[in-house]
Amino acid sequence: MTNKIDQIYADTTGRPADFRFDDKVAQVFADMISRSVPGYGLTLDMIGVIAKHYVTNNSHCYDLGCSLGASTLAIRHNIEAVDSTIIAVDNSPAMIEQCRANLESSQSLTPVDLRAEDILATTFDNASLVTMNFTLQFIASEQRLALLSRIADGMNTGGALVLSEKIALPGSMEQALMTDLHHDFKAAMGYSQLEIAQKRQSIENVLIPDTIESHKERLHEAGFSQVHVWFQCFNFISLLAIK
Ligand code: GEK
Repeated sequence: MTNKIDQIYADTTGRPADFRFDDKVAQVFADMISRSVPGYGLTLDMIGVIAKHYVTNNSHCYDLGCSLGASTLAIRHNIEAVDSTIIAVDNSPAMIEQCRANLESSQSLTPVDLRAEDILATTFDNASLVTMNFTLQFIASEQRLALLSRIADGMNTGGALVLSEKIALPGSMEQALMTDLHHDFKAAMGYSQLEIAQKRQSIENVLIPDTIESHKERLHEAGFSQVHVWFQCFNFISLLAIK
């Protein structure tokens, strides 16, 4: 995977434009996400563990918002089931192009069907595993329940959804504390205060976080029988929801 250093917000050219998953972002994305999301590497490792546990023979796995294919590869390298297929979906052409190259350089018997499409248009069937590793947060709030309901409908009983998200905290003090700690994490990862402030402005209308409670309620309403928080670091979580 290419791993150029993310310096997108390093200059001081006024208010930054709204964040987009364009070619400039795709080129630095591996560096950007690992220095911006505390625990991102752990989510990939555990997606591998969860894939090994939940993927069944002759079933489908969906990686929604696959970006450069990091979660897809974690699934692909850990599946023990036979005759399963991974369907990896992203609507950013720049991400898909680099993802295709990353998949081509990985050896595996498990085929990947890489689709350049909006996940709102994806149809789901025979799924034993679905991952949305930091993707639902970019879907319009009013479309989240319908999407999760369609995912649940297309899953086999006992199948697993891994849903990782940046979250909102219910109280303003808690929200301020976790936001500060997240920004301290980014500073510790080498981002300047200017880069942190510019990225925050650029992403605020694009990434809409929900609270843990609203995620849990919505997942139950969508048709999942169990919902567990398996990971939290500051204002980032990952949930395991079982159909
Ligand atoms: C990883 N899961 O490395 N349809 C398809 N793709 C979308 C849509 C949509 N409607 N909206 C956003 N995306 C990855 C990281 S990044 C997370 C996921 C982040 C895509 C978008 O193009 C981007 O590639 C991805 O979702 C979100 O494990 O940047 O924080």
